[in-house]
Amino acid sequence: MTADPRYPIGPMPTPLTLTPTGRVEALGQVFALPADLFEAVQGLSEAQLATPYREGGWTVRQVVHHVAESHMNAFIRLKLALTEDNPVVKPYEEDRWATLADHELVPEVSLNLIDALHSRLGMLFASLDPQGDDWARPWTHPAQGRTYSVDTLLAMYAWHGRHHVAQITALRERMGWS
Ligand code: NI
Repeated sequence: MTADPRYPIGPMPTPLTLTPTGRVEALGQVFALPADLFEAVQGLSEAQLATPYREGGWTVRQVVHHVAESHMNAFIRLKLALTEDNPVVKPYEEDRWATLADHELVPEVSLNLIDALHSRLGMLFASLDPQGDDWARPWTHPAQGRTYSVDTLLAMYAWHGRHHVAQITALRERMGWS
């Protein structure tokens, strides 16, 4: 745990490789995210949804829409990694994405999207042979100049979902909204 409100569950862990047990745990987190995120925002008012989760940070609503966008990219990256030889994925400007008009939509739109998306994302990960080579399939992030594996992709996004849920639940606690 850390006092930095940006990282309520701590920074993304390194190295991002999973043991077989860790993989099962991460997969469970992928399947749990839609319900966890729904619960994190449940009952919040318009004003509460428009509150930044930290000073100068995204609003609760933007955090929810960001998770949908980030995990749509994760889904595409996974499909690319499973079907191409070390594909170079497309980075995107997440802070600019968060300023576009669709971030004003009610969070339910993205909660539903994430629910459907994680059914597919989780099913795809779950379909991979635990002892198979697919977990080592590489993909490259050009902005970071690094090559990762499918295993790392699961670790990254299992963490990423929990990271943003915790930003919202930590805000609720600080504000006494629960
Ligand atoms: Ni994020």
